[in-house]
Amino acid sequence: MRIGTAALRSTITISLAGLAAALTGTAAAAQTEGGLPHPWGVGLQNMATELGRDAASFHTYLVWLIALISLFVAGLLVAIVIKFGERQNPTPSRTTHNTLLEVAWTVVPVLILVAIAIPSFRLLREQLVIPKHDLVVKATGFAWYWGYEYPADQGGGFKFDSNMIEAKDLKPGQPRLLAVDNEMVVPVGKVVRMQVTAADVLHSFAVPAFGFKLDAIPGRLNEMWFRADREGVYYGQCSELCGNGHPYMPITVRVVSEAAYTQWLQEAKTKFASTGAQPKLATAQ
Ligand SMILES: [Cu+2]
Repeated sequence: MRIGTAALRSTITISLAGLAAALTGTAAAAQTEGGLPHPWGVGLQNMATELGRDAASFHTYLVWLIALISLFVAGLLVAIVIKFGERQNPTPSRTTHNTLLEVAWTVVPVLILVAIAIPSFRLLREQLVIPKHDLVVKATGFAWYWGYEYPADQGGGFKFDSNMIEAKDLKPGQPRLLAVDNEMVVPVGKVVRMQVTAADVLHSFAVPAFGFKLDAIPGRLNEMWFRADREGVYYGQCSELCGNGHPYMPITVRVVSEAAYTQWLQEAKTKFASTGAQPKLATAQ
């Protein structure tokens, strides 16, 4: 089902763009495999990071656990209605205590909570204990766009703003409400230490295919990390209701090879220096 849809989507993308000859198989796959929602999609996006896959499997585990508990409780209710209704059971028992039952209905929920807590804390630790990073990117939420900063000691030394592309200006292949003018670019297979803050109101930096979501809070620097394990374009959105521009501040992360990243860094240094775009970080205070 998933493979079928992916194949269909890549066929549509290629024929629409008319780029079948230009695109290699892998490039086409990377584009369509990439993180963005698709019509009639069910479930989470194809994860492009280990953290994302771990979060997704924890999600699946919880869904099964919840389903079993719900079925059990529903089953009990049905059994009680049938077995202990007035007609079947005209003289109700006056039993008020059953030690074994009381111990069981205390201990079993505790065990269930422990079974949730252990993988939950393991995942949280995995997300928040940042391994040795290869680069740092700082994202700042503004009303209503994102700003990115690549520190000088990481080969960067520039900042830029990333605004949504209006529907009328979209090029083929650019998704509506998700594509931006200046993309955040990171190398594939590298640990990216992501710092997230906000300049004005609460925002949230979220890229579903990375299993990444982190609150952007004015005056506070939150950190998390990701390591994208395949190239492609991954889309996200601000995930905190931040005002009337909330749906119009998307996130585009382009994951490229290390060589392409080095080249982008060089170009970006010139591009974002020449625009003279002053960072608006100062307005945070
Ligand atoms: Cu926002």
